[in-house]
Amino acid sequence: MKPYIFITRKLPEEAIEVLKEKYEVAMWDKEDIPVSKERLLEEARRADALLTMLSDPIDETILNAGRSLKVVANLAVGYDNIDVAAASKKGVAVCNTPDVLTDTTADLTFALMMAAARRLVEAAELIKEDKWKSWSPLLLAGQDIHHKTIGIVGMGKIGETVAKRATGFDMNILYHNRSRKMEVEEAIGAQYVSFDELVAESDFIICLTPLTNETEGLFTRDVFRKMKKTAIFVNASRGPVVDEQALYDALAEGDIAGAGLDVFDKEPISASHPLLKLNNVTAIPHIGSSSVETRMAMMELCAENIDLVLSGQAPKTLVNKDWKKS
Ligand code: 8YV
Repeated sequence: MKPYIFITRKLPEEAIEVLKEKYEVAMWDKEDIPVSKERLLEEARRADALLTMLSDPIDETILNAGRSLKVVANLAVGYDNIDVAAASKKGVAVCNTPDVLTDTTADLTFALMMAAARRLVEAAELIKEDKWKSWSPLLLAGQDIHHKTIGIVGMGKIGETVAKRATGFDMNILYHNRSRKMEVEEAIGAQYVSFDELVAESDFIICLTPLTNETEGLFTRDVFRKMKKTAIFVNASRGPVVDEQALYDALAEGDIAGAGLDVFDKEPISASHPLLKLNNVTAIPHIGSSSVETRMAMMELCAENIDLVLSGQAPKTLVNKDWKKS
């Protein structure tokens, strides 16, 4: 019997062709509805591998149900949807998709910052709604980006690549990270500062830190109050790193000037979400890595990792470093 792989969201056939040649592959077939927990549990019971993504939590129950489960490949660099400790306990390899999405996610983060600063979404809507009645000197006047200070919270690979983009705009670059990155300081001229200093000094605060127990709720009302009133906050990591109510209050009451948000506390959000009622919010639906080329590369990397583990080899991008091949 061929090993069985279950894919929790609909992917293009060409992305999984290599798996279909060697394995029995089944895929959730609804575009807009995530797989139910019951179905996932049922699939996990017989699967040798799961290819999953952030819409589908792979918790301890799912992992424990997997009697022959060997690998969970996540279509993302972040893996907060997976109980990695439980996977390790069960000897299940957890894989993610770093590197292949770095440039694309940095591009989007930078674009989101620029869109929020120059009010691009508001501007596009104004025309579409037929509200452009005449030229006026301060029509949708935004904020300059060049020569301003960008503060990057979380100097991983994406942070570093955003910082590189910022050099092209002659920005002053501050960063805060668990550890100093001397190579980034030397190569890009980024300056390491404390979290408090970054918050107080930056014109653009860019959140790129992964969601962990330490970073959950990192951006509180108190933190927003310490930012410049002209500051723009950009979140391209995970929603729960921010206290969303605090962000709303900060934006509504003028603690900060605006926000660019690719991620939210509970996704997807609907049009009735309070943040969407604010003109100074530029919101997009978690599309950081969503270019055709990069999403294909992410899918291929997931497929490759699954194939490696099921062939008794180590995957290319392993999350749980304590995993041992059996
Ligand atoms: C993914 C992301 O698009 O990689 C991540 O961690 O947030 C995005 O690149 C998203 O997680 C889809 O699974």
